[in-house]
This record gives sequence, structure tokens and C-alpha cells, in this order.
Amino acid sequence: MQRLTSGGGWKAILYTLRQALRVGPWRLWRAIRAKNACKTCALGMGGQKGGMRNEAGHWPEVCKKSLQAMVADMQKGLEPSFFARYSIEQLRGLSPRELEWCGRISQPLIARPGDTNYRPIEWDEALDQVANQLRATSQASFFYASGRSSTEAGFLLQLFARLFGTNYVNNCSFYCHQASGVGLGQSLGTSTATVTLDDVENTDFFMLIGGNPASNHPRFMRTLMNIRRSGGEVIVVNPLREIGLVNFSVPSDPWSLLFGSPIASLYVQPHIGGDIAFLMGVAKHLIELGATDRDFIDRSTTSYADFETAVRSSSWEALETALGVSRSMMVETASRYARAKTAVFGWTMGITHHLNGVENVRAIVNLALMRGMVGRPRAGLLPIRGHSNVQAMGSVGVTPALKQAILENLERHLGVMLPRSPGLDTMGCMKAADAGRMKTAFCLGGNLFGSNPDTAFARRAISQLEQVTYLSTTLNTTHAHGTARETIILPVLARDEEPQPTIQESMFNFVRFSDGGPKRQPNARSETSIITELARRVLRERSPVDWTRLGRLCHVREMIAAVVPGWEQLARSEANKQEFTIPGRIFHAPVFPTSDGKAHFKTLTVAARGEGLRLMTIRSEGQFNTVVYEEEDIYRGQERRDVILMNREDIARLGLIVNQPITVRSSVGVMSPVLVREFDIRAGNVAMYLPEANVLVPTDVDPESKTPAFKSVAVSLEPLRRTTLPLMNP
Ligand SMILES: Nc1nc2c(c(=O)[nH]1)N[C@H]1C(S)=C(S)[C@@H](COP(=O)(O)OP(=O)(O)OC[C@H]3O[C@@H](n4cnc5c(=O)[nH]c(N)nc54)[C@H](O)[C@@H]3O)O[C@H]1N2
Ligand SMILES: Nc1nc2c(c(=O)[nH]1)N[C@H]1C(S)=C(S)[C@@H](COP(=O)(O)OP(=O)(O)OC[C@H]3O[C@@H](n4cnc5c(=O)[nH]c(N)nc54)[C@H](O)[C@@H]3O)O[C@H]1N2
Ligand SMILES: [Mo]
Repeated sequence: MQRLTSGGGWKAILYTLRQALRVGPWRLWRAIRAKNACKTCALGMGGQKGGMRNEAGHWPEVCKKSLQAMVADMQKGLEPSFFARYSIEQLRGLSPRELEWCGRISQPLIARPGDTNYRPIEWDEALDQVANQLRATSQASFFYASGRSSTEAGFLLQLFARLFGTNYVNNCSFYCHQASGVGLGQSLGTSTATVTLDDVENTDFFMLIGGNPASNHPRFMRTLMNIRRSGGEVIVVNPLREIGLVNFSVPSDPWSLLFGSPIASLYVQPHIGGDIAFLMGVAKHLIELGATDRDFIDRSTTSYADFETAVRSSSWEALETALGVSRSMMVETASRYARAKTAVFGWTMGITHHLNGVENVRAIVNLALMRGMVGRPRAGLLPIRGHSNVQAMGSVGVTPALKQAILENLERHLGVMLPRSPGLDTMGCMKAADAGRMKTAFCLGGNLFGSNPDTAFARRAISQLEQVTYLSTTLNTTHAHGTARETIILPVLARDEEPQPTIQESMFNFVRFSDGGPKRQPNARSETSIITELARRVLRERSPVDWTRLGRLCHVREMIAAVVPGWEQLARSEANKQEFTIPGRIFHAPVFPTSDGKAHFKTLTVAARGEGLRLMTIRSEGQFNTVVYEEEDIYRGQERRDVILMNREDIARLGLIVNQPITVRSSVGVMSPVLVREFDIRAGNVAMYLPEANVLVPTDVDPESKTPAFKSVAVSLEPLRRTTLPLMNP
């Protein structure tokens, strides 16, 4: 397969045209132009400004991801005979890509104990079945939400769960950005981005650490290009050289499309998990240069002295060993940072998917605080979120314990006491299921099986449940492998098919309204109507809320406005769908919502790097999480997914050759055969694709964020045979 020299560009445009032909250009054009928030990443696009526009009104902001998601939702419905023809065992033989392209789920389905196939079931019976099970197992039920559902659905889900009597409520962020929320909370008293899109567009210096927006947030590449064009720095910190972060052709910019745009002004390739060492090294040289902002530090922060002592006393040699990169890179980064008038730090899963994810986040905050780069315009911190509405899930309480203010407001509003227990995170619920302490699970979207580490564990844990219910748009591996004694699948409408408007929150804390649109699946229902109907059946007369009334989503927004601090504006937005930035989230002055109003430095130590190879599990350009749209990863030049990306030195040192099939082992699993591929990744580190590589990822979590170390798995390799497999597309 051909190696690209630039990300984006004509490939993206050609892809768009191909997809348009698949479902009809006019239909697709209408769908992407509709006033709905984009369904893919949390950058935020569309809403009332119209499809393909960001909050600054830029147009057109179209990306492959949104098209893939749209085209998948525009697929035909699965034929009623599909599940009679294919048994669950046969579905298990399908790849994530094959499952996605089977078609939209078009009717409620059930597999009862002993069934070999899913069978159609009427809505009424399905809902009764779920309601009866929940009533019978109240203290042993958990509720999981992914981040693509509407804010209203998320709020209703957690409201139902609390009134039902449990805090076993969580969302996919425990496997995603939880460490960002926890780390920002500890350092600054906030849990989301401190900057607006405009701040980022106009900053002098952007550090992109542990993320690959060229694939995963393509429209963010325009912002990075603009920073470079106006003479700013983009420092990339990533063990793997991502071509799209070196050069990217922004499709909506004619010059960039033709000639490509440089992105990284400096590309640092640390070891997996070398980030704290890097950030400490940059801090060390900043101190040597005398480039810290003493005034800001004295007035607006605490705990700086201990932090500085730790930084000064760490040796360059120790930092270099942990980092795998020479001192000169840390020195160079510090010098450029010292010259910048404003700076924004953005990060993604390369930072959070570690057993010390929260410490990683705090190390980034430390570096920003040293120069007073939080709490002023054009400077600050940006967790680059994943799912398009995952941030709202946290905001409106789809979390184990509710924030104290929401809890008190909700109790006052409803006139009832709600559960006060700490609840359980996602892994906590899975472990409880594995131990036989959970009986029922209810999943609002997502792929509970496929997103979990340790595939054998995930399968076993879900199979111990008496009942699992999935509210889904399309088939994924959880419907095939994540089956319980009884499994129910309820088909839902996508965001742009909702009969009523819904709201979404972007990673810039911007709340958008989506209009919804015509149903593409006649027998699918809106997520909110399923939850309200279920709540009515389960809670019956003892419910303090009128669930039929909450079926009108304006009343749900009314309640959110009344109980969630910062969302009061929703009550005023109803009439004209006025979109807004949540107040109290953006920090343009150095006063923080901590108990003392100050930001807190955190003293960190650099851990020694273990022996052996470290594996990161990553996304390809052709997938969205566990949903695989295409086998190819065009940016990394891979035409198939069963590969391991390795440094040339490691391949030689282990006596392997390119395209040789090998076995990859970890403490929990084995994958074989996997093909060796040479890649520009720091020696000692290897990369494979999720969700397949979850077979190898242990269930250990960061004690503070409860997030697994998806990016740091100890693995060993052994040759299967010393031949190479033929390439599919030589
Ligand atoms: N096309 C597409 N878009 C997506 C998604 C998708 O699956 N496909 N998923 C969405 C979701 S939910 C999320 S959370 C985001 C994910 O977006 P990203 O976080 O960008 O995605 P990942 O592929 O998990 O990998 C992140 C990057 O981290 C680097 N990395 C790995 N380990 C380390 C480390 O120890 N240190 C550093 N500095 N870097 C490291 C990898 O080389 C890789 O480039 O994307 C969202 N958007
Ligand atoms: N090894 C490894 N594992 C990982 C990661 C990793 O980097 N490495 N990343 C982790 C991360 S960052 C995340 S966020 C999780 C993702 O975990 P999840 O959010 O649980 O999984 P997704 O793959 O995003 O879920 C996709 C499914 O959502 C359903 N869906 C799509 N649209 C809608 C909708 O509008 N409504 C409803 N109800 N359903 C819909 C479809 O059925 C689709 O198959 O995975 C985590 N797992
Ligand atoms: Mo994510």
C-alpha cells in the first residue's frame, strides 16, 4: 500500500464522493446540511448554525467521520428474516466491520435462555420483560451510557436510575477522558476545557500531547494549520510519527488542499508513558531560563515550592532514560514555550489511558501554570474529547455519585431523598458482574463488550448477568459476544431522526440544539421515549415525576435548567433554540473554583520504565471506536488490521522480518497470527488496533480515574513461522 506524505486532502474528498454514491448524493447532502450537531467527535459542529458549521460560523467543515457515521445510519433496515438465517454463533464469526454494515436494527429483538438466535419481539412485551427484570433485581442492576445519545436521554437515564434506587450509573468516559476531569478537578476545581475555540485559534503555542486529531478530530486540523500560518508553534508529543500531524491537506482550504500544510513545528517521540518525564524536563529548563511567571505563581497558585524542588532534583539522565529522547528536545521545547506570549495544551488518550492518567494530566497543568497560561485569554487547557455528546453525560449526571449541588437541587425539586452511596464506575460494575453480584445491565448505546479490556473477562462478566438490554442503532460485537442469559436489543433513532429537538455539549462547553428529522426506521423509537416508558412501568405510582410529561423534551430541559448549575440558560433558550457556552467553564481570569480560589501544583515523580515491549492500542483512520468502517488505515499505510507496528530496530533485534506472522502475548491473552509491520515508533514500543487488541489489555485501572491502561500493556512476541503472509493489496 502506498505511503502518504500528507493527511486529509483529495483522499478525503474522493471518499466523500464514493459515500455519496452509496446512499444518493442528494439524500446525503440534505442529511449533512440539516440543523443537527455532528455525530462523531466532540469538537462540535452543526446545530442551529446549520450542518458543517462550527461555533465561529466557519463553513464548510465537513469530515470523513461525519459522512461515515451518516452513511451508516442511512443504511437499509435489517430484514425480519436476518436473525432467523444467522444464529448468534454465526454473528460471532463476523468482524466489527461486517456487523456494522449488516444494516440498521429495525425491530426489538430477544434471545431468551437457551435460544440460538435472536427473535423479533413486540415493543410492549420487550419493555415489560426489561421492567419485570429490573423490578426483581433492583439492588443488582447497572446503567451504562455511551456518549452519542442526547443530553435529554442521558439525564432521564440517570434520573430513572436514582429513583429506582441505585448509583450504579456510568458512561464511557471511564474508559476515555475520566482522568482529565479528575486531574483538572484536583488542580483547578473544574473538569472541562478552560478555553474557547477562539482562544485556541489565536494562541501562539499549542502543545498536542498523546492524540492523533488528523484521524480522530479532522476538523481540528484547520485550527492547527491556522496557528502555524500565523507564525505560532505546534509541538507534537507522540511516540508514533503520525503523518497527518506532520503535514495535513485541509480539504476546505484550497491552498492547503493543493500543497499541504505543515502541522508540527517540533515532533517529540517519547516512550509510551514518558510524558511526565518530558513535561518535567521542559519544566526544568524553564526554571533554568528563569522563564516562569513568579507573579502569577505567587498570587494564583499553591504548592509551587515543593514542585520546583522535585523538578530541580530530577537528573537529566533519569529524565532522558524514562523519556527515550535526548535532553535537547526538552530544552528546545522549553525555549519555544518561554518565547510564547500565549499557550494552549491539548491532550487525548495517549495521556489518559495509563495507570497514572490523572498524574499525567496534572503534569500538563503544572507546565501551563508555571507560565501563568491558565486563566487568561488565548491560553489554557483542552482535553480533546471523544464522543460528540460525552461531555454532557458528565455534566448532567450520568455518573456514579451526583455532584453535591445537583443532588441537593434534584432532591429539592422532586421532594424525595436520592441514593447517597458512592456508586460504581464502569470497570467496577463489570467486576461485580464477573463476581456474580450484578444481575441486570441496561446500556444506552455503545459497545459494552468491545470497549472493555480483557476480552475473555468481558465476555464472562456479561454472560453472568441474568439480563442485558442494548439500545442500539446498528449491530456491533456486544450483540454477538456480550450476551447474558437473556439479551434484548431495542432499535433506536439516531440524533437526526429524533421527532423532537435535543441538545448536545461540545468539548468547548458549547451547547447546541439539534432539530432531529424524519425517521429512517419506522419501528425504531427515540431513546428518551424508551426510557420514560420503562420508568413508568418500573416505578409506577411511587414515582415523584410524571414520566408521560417528561416525554415532552422541553420539560426535561426545564428540569435540567432547574437542577444543573450553569445550565439555567436552557430555560431561556427554549423558544428560539439559543445556543450558548456554559457559564463558569471558560477561565479568562486567574481565579479558580477551588476552595481557596487558587490553582494547585502537584509534585510528581518519574517512574522507572519496565523492561520489555510496551503496547499501545490505537484507532485507525477507518473506524470509530469499536465500529470499523473500513479495514484500511490510509494514513498509516496499513491495508489490514491484524498487524503490529514496530520500530525497525526491534524487528531486527528480535530476529523478525516484515510481514512475518507472529504471536503476541500479554499477562491476560494471546493474539495470533499478527503480521509484523515496520513503523516510525520509538523503539521498545509497539502499536495495535482496538477493539481487536483488547484481548491483550489487562483490567487494572488507574486508582483515581478507574481507567484501564489501554496504551501501556507489557507484551512479548514470538515468531509463528519464518515466512511472510501474502499481502492483500501488494
Ligand atoms: N476516526 C475516529 N475518530 C474518533 C474516534 C475513532 O475511533 N475514530 N474515537 C473518538 C473517541 S471516543 C476518542 S476518545 C478520540 C480518541 O482520539 P485519540 O486519543 O487521538 O486516539 P487514539 O488512537 O486512542 O490514540 C491517541 C494517540 O496517542 C498516542 N499515544 C499512545 N501512547 C502514548 C503515550 O504514552 N504518550 C503520548 N504522548 N502519546 C501516546 C498514539 O500514538 C496515538 O497517536 O477520538 C474520537 N474520534
Ligand atoms: N483497547 C482499547 N479499548 C478502548 C479504547 C482504546 O483506545 N483502546 N478506547 C476507549 C474509549 S476512548 C471509548 S470512548 C470507549 C468507547 O466505548 P463505547 O462508547 O461503548 O463504544 P462505541 O464503539 O463508541 O459504540 C458504538 C455503538 O453505538 C451505537 N450507536 C451509534 N449511534 C447511536 C445512537 O445515536 N444512539 C444509541 N443508543 N446508540 C448508538 C451503535 O450500535 C454502535 O455500534 O472504548 C474504549 N475502549
Ligand atoms: Mo473516547
